[in-house]
Amino acid sequence: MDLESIRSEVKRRNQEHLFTFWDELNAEQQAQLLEDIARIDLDTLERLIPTHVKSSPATAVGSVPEPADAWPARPKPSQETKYAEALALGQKLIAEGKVATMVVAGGQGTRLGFDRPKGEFAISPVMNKPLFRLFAEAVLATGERYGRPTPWYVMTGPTTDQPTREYFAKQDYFGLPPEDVFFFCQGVMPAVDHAGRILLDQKHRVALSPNGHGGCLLALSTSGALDDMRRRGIEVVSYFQVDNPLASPVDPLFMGLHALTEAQMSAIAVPKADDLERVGNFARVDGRLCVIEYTYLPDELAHARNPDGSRRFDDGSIAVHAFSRTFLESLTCGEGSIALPWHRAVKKVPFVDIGSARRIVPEQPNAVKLELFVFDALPVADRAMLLRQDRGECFSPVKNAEGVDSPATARRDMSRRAANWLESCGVNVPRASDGEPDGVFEISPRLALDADQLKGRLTELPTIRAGDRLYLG
Ligand code: UD2
Repeated sequence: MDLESIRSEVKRRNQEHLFTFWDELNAEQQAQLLEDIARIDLDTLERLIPTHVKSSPATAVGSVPEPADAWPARPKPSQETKYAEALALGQKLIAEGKVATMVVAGGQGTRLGFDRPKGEFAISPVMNKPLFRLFAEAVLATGERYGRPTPWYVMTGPTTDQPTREYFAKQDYFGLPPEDVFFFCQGVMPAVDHAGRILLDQKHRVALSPNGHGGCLLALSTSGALDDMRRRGIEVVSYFQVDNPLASPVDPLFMGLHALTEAQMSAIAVPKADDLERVGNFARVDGRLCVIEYTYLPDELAHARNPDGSRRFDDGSIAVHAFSRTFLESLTCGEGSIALPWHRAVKKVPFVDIGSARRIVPEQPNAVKLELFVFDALPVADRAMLLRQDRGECFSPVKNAEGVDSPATARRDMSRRAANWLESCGVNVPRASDGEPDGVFEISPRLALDADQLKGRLTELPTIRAGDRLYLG
């Protein structure tokens, strides 16, 4: 589109203030402003302004939610055959190259106070390996274990895209074949004020932010990643988030149960740490599996108890999913739009004040940001599967600089899991009086992806003294 058409399009949407400083900008800045504007889905924004900006969409959970049904972490005797069958099927699908893995790493990591892509954050307890390295080693080890490389789709965001690509290149893709790593960048939405006006971050820059991890569903289609998956014969896509170092990029049992139950989308749940933990809550609403985000779960449901005193809604989401490729295709239908709900968040967003031409860093929330959540695809699926897993095996997110869900708790949990695996192999792990492992332990994904594999790999059992720092790689 030429400049005049863009200007009149923007004017038609009552956003002409974006051009207030046009005449002050140099050619490069003008080009940058036009590029930012071109990235905005003005139709969607215009549709959302009355419902999500000038007012709030209903967040009340429609019908009365019921706790979700789930496959247990450990099969009941009557389920043992089914689990064995699922594991074998998952392994077969991986070995046949029909499984891909995808990580979402487009978020800005603001809470962690780290200004590089979060995947570069050094997290492992002994070797200080960054998150991306840990996952890359797991993907590599999966390929070695099943004799076929698993393609890895890495979703970046506007600020993490370039640095992430450079980082992988600098690290030689951690030993992965570069042609099996596919980067794709998620879309953006502009921050708007309460009147629905798009904010300028600078005179030549729109205040754009990533459109939520649900943006991956759209970006998979627009980037050509879905086409690439089809070409490779991928049938199942394993999804995880970059902020959970215990996440398994490809879990054969999970993949197998997803396929065996003919689910279109699946998820993993763990017991919640407390009633108000900041995780999504699995529930069944109108007969469909869904996630009720912690911010939307009414307090009386968060605190509700079963007759035996256990928590009624105890299935917390660790944001690990499996998708059938055909389901992903049906979600976008290649049309560049997606029928999932948008969520609003009111945030402090620095902006250029149009009247005074000054950049203002607000002290109070002043803007609405709009995001898509990936788990909103669950109730769209006619067949959805939920698997419960042990929390210590698969979930310890790095969200905050300190306290809960911080690097310190993630390192502790990685070390705890390694200690448990070692003990399951017959290694004597010294423990302190509170039961915590006395020492720091790390097992490389290249050595073992789970306790079972470790059993086969430990040719001799290491001797561990209290306080040891042990790395097995
Ligand atoms: C998310 C879930 C929560 C629970 C928890 C598990 C939401 C809204 N809530 O909490 O239900 O499952 O995770 O840890 O999802 N990301 C992108 N692009 C974006 C936004 C996020 O790639 O536009 C990535 C981000 O890099 C990170 C992940 O998504 O890996 C989680 O994002 P978050 O930290 O915003 O989610 P959080 O902590 O609210």
